[in-house]
Amino acid sequence: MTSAPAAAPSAIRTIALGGNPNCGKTTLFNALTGLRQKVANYPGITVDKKTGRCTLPDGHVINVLDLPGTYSLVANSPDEQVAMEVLRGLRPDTPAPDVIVAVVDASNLARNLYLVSQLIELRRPMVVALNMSDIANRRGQPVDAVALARELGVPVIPVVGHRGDGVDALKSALTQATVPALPTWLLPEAIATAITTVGNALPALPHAERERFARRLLAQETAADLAAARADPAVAAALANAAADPATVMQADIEARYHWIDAIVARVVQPGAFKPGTTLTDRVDAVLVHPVLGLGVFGLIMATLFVTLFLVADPLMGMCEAAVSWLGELVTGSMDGGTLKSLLADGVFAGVGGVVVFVPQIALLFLFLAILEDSGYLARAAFLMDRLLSKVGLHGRSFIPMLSSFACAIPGIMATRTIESRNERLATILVAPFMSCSARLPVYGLLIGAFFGAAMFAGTPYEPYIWLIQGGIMLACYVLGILAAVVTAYGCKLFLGKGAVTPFILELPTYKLPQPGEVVRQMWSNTAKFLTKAGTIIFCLSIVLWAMAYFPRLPNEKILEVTNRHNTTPVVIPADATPERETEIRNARASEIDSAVAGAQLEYSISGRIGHVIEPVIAPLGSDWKIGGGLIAALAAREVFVSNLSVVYSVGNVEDDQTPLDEAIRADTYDNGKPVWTPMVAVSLLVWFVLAMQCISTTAIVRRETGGWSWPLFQLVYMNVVAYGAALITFQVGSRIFGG
Ligand SMILES: Nc1nc2c(ncn2[C@@H]2O[C@H](COP(=O)(O)OP(=O)(O)OP(=O)(O)O)[C@@H](O)[C@H]2O)c(=O)[nH]1
Ligand SMILES: [Mg+2]
Repeated sequence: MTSAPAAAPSAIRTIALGGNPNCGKTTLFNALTGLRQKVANYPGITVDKKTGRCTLPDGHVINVLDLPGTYSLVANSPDEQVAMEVLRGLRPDTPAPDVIVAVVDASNLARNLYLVSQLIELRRPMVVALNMSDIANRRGQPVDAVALARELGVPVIPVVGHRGDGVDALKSALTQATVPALPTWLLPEAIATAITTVGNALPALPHAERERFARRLLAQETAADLAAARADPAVAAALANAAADPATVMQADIEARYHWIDAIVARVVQPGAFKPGTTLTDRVDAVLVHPVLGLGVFGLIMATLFVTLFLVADPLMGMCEAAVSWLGELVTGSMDGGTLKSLLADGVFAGVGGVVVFVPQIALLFLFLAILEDSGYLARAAFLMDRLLSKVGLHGRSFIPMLSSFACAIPGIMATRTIESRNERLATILVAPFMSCSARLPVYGLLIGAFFGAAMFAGTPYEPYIWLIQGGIMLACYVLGILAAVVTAYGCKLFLGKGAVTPFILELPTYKLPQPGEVVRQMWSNTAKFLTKAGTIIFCLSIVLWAMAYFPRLPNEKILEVTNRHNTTPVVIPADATPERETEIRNARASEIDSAVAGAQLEYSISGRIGHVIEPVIAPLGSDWKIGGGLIAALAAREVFVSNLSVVYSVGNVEDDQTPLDEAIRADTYDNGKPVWTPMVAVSLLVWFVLAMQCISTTAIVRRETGGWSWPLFQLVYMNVVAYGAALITFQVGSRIFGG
């Protein structure tokens, strides 16, 4: 086969990695650029193009584009659209790649070559990266790279992406990239004639291109590069004249390509000892994708996750708490009271520390997700969920966006780009924030820990099962979010209509032992995001919240007034009291006055005033003005609720020692001595936090992905109304049944 000359090294500025979903493009991208883009054993992880830089052996620096995976250059979903447009050079924001690196999964050669058959037609210099060659070899079906290079007329480099094997050879091969020879497709005569007819109406194109353009026009492809031709009346007339059914043309085209592929595969793959159906993956899948057993295993995995969150994270969180308070003491311990000390101790350390202590839980959640993702299990879970999801108007492809939303709704909403149907995509975007994201975890952790933990069950027969109860309530929070999503999605199906039904075709990837490096990296990068947020946004907000709880200061006459109010009766010292007992009694009165003054100060502050303004709205939820202030603050970001309570209770706490927040809220009482917080208040707050939309960044992303303000605003109002209603019912009904 003849091929065009190699590209001159200096001519290469940009290369693009194109290939099927999950064939290892991002793994190679990371190996080439040293970047750390997300990799997982699930098709459809990359949903946008990413750029990095790579130095070639000759010192030349080039741009590398990672692309979403696609099975064909006829794009259906928004992410495939990006890949298709970049590879075809149709995007104004991205230069057409000088070299296409076709990443091919050697263990799935035939299917991967289908895309290659289309990439060949782009007439650009190309190199094939034969990835996953380790799996192909292990299966006893090695691909002969030299033979494949001969067949395609381009360099073919065997690589093992995650180990970095062959990456240097791939870099060197870039300068040898060649424009592959065009195969001749074997098409039925009627279609070949139609192609010639339409091709003749395209005299402006070089001869070699006409046939390809004609075929795509006949198949009614919608890509932008065809627009001009389609608008041409002569072409339109030829298309009408040819009278070929687009589906038939497409079918013939696919068959012709597979004919070509089968011939190549026969020449480059030695039929080895491999027998389909006997791999470990298949045997494991017999259980994991079983309609009944599979769901059972799925439930078990999820339950284990939540129980572990408490069982394992609890001691670690205790250590975090001790570390934060040690550090706080170290910094502020030697300071005399006053504004600066309060700012540091009650603002910064309480506010940021209150959130940071939840890092172990968050890290564990991400560790679990990373292992599930990298092993390939999630693709099975998606497959299991498809039937359930399609009943409510979602799609099997909605599963991963929804699952990603357990970490954060933002990547979850981005991941909806893999969904072809607009209505299904919109429904998924609308319900994704109902999934409990990691920002809710500190709130859940605080409330569940404070009201369903040792303090409540110590000494009861339930004591040995505390972790089970806590895990169960946590799981219930997640399930409530899922139920809300399901009901909402069903509503969308009724109102938006089902739209075009697109089948869920998901390739189940081979199970892989999760790469420890990758898993740790992913856990760390997500935890680091949380920590960064704590160190920046939460830090700043904590200072603002502190100032709002600290200022304005209570005037002296008010302090006097409060003191007097609590000093109306003389301190009674029994005649027989020892001197120690007498001091004790006098101190008790002094501390009663102190906390009354601190309470009055808090009510006098900006935060207290705002809290009182909204009190009528939240009182029916069982919440007082301090909680109300937290709810307002949490509209910016959910975990700020915890920071705000930490700040408010630290400012309002006269004791110098740092009482843990959970103890402080349990001890808080109204003037009449009734506790402010009860388990029912906690449950009602949990319901609110599960269902409410309190995240500015998510709203911004929904605006971007839906292209307007109407959907994000609808979502904001809808979720908060639902959340308020549900929290109200929970508290009103719950407190009647179980008491306050
Ligand atoms: N055994 C083996 N696994 C690999 C190899 N290359 C990548 N992987 C694994 O394959 C999985 C998919 O890799 P990704 O790089 O995310 O694939 P992708 O092509 O970017 O996928 P999408 O972005 O979803 O299209 C990950 O679990 C990788 O660790 C390889 O050469 N051999
Ligand atoms: Mg990728």
